[in-house]
Amino acid sequence: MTIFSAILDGKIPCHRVYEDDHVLAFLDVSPLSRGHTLVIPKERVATMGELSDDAAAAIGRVLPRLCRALVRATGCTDYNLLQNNGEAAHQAVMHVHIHIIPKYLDADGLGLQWNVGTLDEPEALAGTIAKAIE
Ligand code: DGP
Repeated sequence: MTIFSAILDGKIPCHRVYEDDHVLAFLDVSPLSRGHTLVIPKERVATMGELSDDAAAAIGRVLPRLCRALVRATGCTDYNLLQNNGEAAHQAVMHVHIHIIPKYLDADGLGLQWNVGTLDEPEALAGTIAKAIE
């Protein structure tokens, strides 16, 4: 049971911006910038890898529309999509969710530290990952 299950069950309120049979989107209670929105599947799983194809498709279908709406509604031109999986990856609520975070010119929004490395044996790695796809 997560706080997002409680929201889905109507036990705690949210500021809803979109809902259909499979998806709910609402304002993040601790926004990184104005308009910071969370998009969640109604399917109750913790991480992206656990999500069914149907639930994933429902999210994918609506995401571009939500992004366009946020741009139109907030006047931001840029935005980040962020999706954390697991505690080490900064996931706090164990119900899969996608953040849409408007980025404004005054720099409100997601801050990133992007520590780039170099590709190590990329052919073997790509092959191993490709073989692991179900
Ligand atoms: P993450 O670290 O990716 O698991 O982000 C969880 C987000 O959920 C965080 O930005 C704050 C937001 N959040 C947590 N509890 C609530 C809540 O009760 N209502 C709303 N609207 N957002 C919440």
